[in-house]
Amino acid sequence: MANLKPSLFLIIAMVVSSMEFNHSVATEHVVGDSFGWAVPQNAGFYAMWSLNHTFIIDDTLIFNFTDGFHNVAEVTKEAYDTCNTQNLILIQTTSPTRFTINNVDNHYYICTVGLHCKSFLKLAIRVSVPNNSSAMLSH
Ligand SMILES: *[C@@H]1O[C@H](CO)[C@@H](O)[C@H](O)[C@H]1NC(C)=O
Ligand SMILES: *[C@@H]1O[C@H](CO)[C@@H](O)[C@H](O)[C@H]1NC(C)=O
Ligand SMILES: *[C@@H]1O[C@H](CO)[C@@H](O)[C@H](O)[C@H]1NC(C)=O
Ligand SMILES: *[C@@H]1O[C@H](CO)[C@@H](O)[C@H](O)[C@H]1NC(C)=O
Ligand SMILES: *[C@@H]1O[C@H](CO)[C@@H](O)[C@H](O)[C@H]1NC(C)=O
Ligand SMILES: [Cu+2]
Repeated sequence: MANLKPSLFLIIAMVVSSMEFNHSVATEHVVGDSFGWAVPQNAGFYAMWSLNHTFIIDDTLIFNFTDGFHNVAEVTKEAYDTCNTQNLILIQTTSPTRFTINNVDNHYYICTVGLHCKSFLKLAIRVSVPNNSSAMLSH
């Protein structure tokens, strides 16, 4: 009996917190949805995809592409804007690859193969910050 109370309290606490803070559960976003990560037909495709989604801290981006044809590099805003492939933060060459959003900064990704970045195989992510302390507590 003595051991029951703390564990019961823990279970209740877990249930309550999962109910109350359910809205902030981390989401996995497949970049480009079923199109995946490839040179898009429309210049605005990845900009539109980004606007169509809400990204919060702890969410994961999944890049799905054909190995050898594309890659994913996280880059600075300047490298994203100019498609500079010389100054990469991190590069992944094997699909599918995952990037977890671990800070509230904007994040920028490009493909460094050929002219793919200049052909709009590039993605900018704006991270949403919860408005109030109730949402903040869940982290
Ligand atoms: C919690 O999130 C899941 C998945 O998004 C959803 O199916 C479920 O209805 C949510 N529960 C509550 C209590 O909001
Ligand atoms: C964005 O959302 C609009 C409206 O739901 C949809 O028509 C469009 O295909 C979406 N585009 C992308 C790139 O996700
Ligand atoms: C990645 O793309 C392949 C081929 O289009 C598809 O079969 C697979 O389901 C995709 N994976 C994800 C996580 O979307
Ligand atoms: C924060 O509040 C504004 C205005 O009420 C709302 O438009 C926005 O979607 C909220 N952001 C989040 C992440 O809930
Ligand atoms: C605080 O965040 C919760 C969950 O996102 C939302 O339901 C509520 O309306 C927000 N309150 C204020 C004052 O923004
Ligand atoms: Cu590419």
